[in-house]
Amino acid sequence: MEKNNYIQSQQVLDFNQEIERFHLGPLWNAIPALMHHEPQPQAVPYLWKWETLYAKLMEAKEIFTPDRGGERRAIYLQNPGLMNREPWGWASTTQTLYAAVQLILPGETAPSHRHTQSALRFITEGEGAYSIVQGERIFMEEGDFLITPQGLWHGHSHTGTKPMIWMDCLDIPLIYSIGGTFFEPYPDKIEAPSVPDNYSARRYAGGMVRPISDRTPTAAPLGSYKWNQTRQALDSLGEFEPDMYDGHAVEYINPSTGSTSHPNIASWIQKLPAGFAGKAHRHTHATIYHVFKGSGYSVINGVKFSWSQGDFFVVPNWAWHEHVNTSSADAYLFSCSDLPVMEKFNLQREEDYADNNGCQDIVDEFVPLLP
Ligand code: 1HN
Repeated sequence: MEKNNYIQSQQVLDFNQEIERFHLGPLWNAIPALMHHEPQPQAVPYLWKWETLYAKLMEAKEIFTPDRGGERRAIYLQNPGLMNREPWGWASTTQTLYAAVQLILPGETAPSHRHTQSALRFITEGEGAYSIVQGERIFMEEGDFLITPQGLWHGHSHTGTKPMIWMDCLDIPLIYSIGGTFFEPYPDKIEAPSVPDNYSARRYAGGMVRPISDRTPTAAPLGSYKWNQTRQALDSLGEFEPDMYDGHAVEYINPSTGSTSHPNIASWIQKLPAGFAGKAHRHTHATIYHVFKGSGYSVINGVKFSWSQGDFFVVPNWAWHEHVNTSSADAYLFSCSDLPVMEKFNLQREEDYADNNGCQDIVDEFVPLLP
């Protein structure tokens, strides 16, 4: 008590203000706000409905083309709790990650470039467009997962007939906050192919066997993870007991190292079998989910977030969460998290929800914004 009174005294308050002009700060003021007992993320749980994203992409189509500068027709998911980051909220969906939906139309080209942020794509709709990554044209189909870890040239072009939409995730806020942003446009509009189409996926068609020339690890030995193969893995895993939190879940890995596909982003896809009701837990990493198929809800810190195909939602760091599949069909959630960052900084922690048979009480329901 006395301590608190002391730091509120006029003498101390005057001093605090006085040193400000020398660009100095009193630790006694900062400590209570900065040193919480446990993580207090500024990012909040949130959900974006597919109807809204789709409607806005359709409007964006009318006002923007990649040819007019600006590189890509992407609309990012700005976490309402991180709006105060200048500029542009640092395009933060979580404290470390950016997620967006991107639309490319037949005949369009999104120019090649490279940057220090790692990028990934999860294909939600359409076919016939390709990403060209380090000279390899990678044609995209629904459910495919594509990677461009930091520093690799990449651009996109659409040679098909129907609009294509995918989810992007990059570690933009993380790299921005540590002052590590480099960005370089390719000298030409788009890179020319230097290897056969779909080269890496064709070289890795066998799954857990690799070409003998690939014994030395590289950043992206496999550029795309085809949905067919991933689905087989999930179905086969589905013959066994599901994980109590995440159902049947797999992680996309770099086949030359066994580590996550990206240095700072872990990507998973999980199948929640029909009727699955997961237990609640929390962990230090924050996660962005995309509902690839199915419908259900997640409870995040006691609030019910109902989701259906195409929606996106955020579980911030250290937030209690559990997933429930309310439908009679399997549900598939694709997700990206900053788990590798937490691991690198020795901050990876996880906790079970002990009360209530491992499930949270629902105290509120989130109302999403519709177009
Ligand atoms: C980028 O390169 C892509 O390649 C998408 O499609 C979003 C956001 C910021 C910086 C680079 C892409 C991006 C990006």
